[in-house]
Amino acid sequence: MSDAVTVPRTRTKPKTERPKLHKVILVNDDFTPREFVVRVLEAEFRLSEDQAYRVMITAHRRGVCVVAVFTKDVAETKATRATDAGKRAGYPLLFTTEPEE
Ligand code: TYC
Repeated sequence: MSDAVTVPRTRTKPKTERPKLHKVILVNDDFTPREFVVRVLEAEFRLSEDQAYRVMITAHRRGVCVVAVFTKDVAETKATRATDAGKRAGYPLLFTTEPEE
């Protein structure tokens, strides 16, 4: 009997799929004050005042703006917290999420 050891000639590398990232989207409305939107973006998404202003003004002009991308859980939690901050102040401010392609 042969002592030959069979060495596999191809390696099967276990593939770990990266979790799909989800966008948090700021939606424009006619009632929430610009300054309030900027403050929420700074507080919840850690944007600088400059970044927050740009995101706010883009949503104001175009209707929506992507704030940032996160894993699904983090995106949903942040969108909910930011929307709730508006609600508590009596504004219809809305953040939604959607998966990245
Ligand atoms: N459009 C609002 C205003 O003129 C400001 C605003 C900007 C509100 C972006 C929501 O996502 C928003 N006061």
